[in-house]
Amino acid sequence: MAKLTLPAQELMYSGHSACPGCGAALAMRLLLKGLGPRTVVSVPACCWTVIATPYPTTALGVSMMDNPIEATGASISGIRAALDAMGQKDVTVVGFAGDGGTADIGIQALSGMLERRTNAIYVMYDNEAYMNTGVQRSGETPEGAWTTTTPVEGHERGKVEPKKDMMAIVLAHHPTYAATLNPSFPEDFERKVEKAKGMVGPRFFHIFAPCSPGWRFDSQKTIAIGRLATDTGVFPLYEVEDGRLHITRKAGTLKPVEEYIRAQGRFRHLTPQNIATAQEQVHEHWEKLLALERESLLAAPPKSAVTAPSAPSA
Ligand SMILES: Cc1ncc(C[n+]2csc(CCOP(=O)(O)OP(=O)(O)O)c2C)c(N)n1
Ligand code: SF4
Ligand SMILES: [Mg+2]
Repeated sequence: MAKLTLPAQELMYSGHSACPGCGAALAMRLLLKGLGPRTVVSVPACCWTVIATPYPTTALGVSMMDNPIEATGASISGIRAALDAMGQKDVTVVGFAGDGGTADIGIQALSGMLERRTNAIYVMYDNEAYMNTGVQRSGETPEGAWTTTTPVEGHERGKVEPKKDMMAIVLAHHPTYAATLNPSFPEDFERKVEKAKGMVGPRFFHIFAPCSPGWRFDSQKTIAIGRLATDTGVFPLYEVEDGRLHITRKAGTLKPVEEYIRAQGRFRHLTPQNIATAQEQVHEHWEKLLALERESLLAAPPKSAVTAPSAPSA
């Protein structure tokens, strides 16, 4: 078994108020290990504002700004501009937002930040629902999942719409770097963080963040659920740079999606037919990623017309 080689420094401390086994807490811990103390984190309303700052304490060893749920993209653009004006270009600026605050309520500010090419890292930690307010469905909740607003009673069978493809939306903005990360694979996670830290421009992380109370599994199983998500193909690990996609974990044959589904109470009501459909969808997405990787099908960032040699002079 390979030896773990994670940075020893800890910038997230004990005494925080996350639930036991919180995938989002682990995501922040691993992220800050890789980014180091010269980091500023901007967090909107979400579980993480509660995890980090039970007044009057803080669980973070870096500066943190608390911003409105819709504003993370704008917030990190402003922090970046202020730090640059003060000559502090070596500070890494991070937006750390939930799936609701990213894919739904904050998507306009995220798009603006990517389009302005803000030199910062935007993280969407994805626990697939609005957890802090009581497990309401978000655009990132997967099809079929129980939430308090997609109940399973009478003729209602959980969420009927598919999960929003945030990586595709982000990639349409041609970021400097975009990657999917999973705390259950800490070395792959850390390699991507360290790689992104050394880059300039807009960078995006989609981090898988299992949530024991919201997904209804035993809190000791967080790492196992995360491993199943990637090894079944439900949450593939990949990165995109200069329009080139690279899958960073290919562990032979994918496991059956049923193993991932049956491990969580939020999918308890799904029928064998529902599971067969989910398997087909996962297979289709995996094949698409393989084709994107093999044939370099993603568009490279467009060349600037303004700086092109053929541009007419004014
Ligand atoms: C404009 C606005 N609408 C609603 C809320 C209430 N609110 C606070 S936290 C939260 C949940 C956010 O969900 P997500 O971004 O997925 O983060 P999680 O709680 O799952 O960590 C909501 C809806 C708010 N603070 N501001
Ligand atoms: S509700 Fe879920 S995401 Fe929020 S602190 Fe608890 S485990 Fe973490
Ligand atoms: Mg959420």
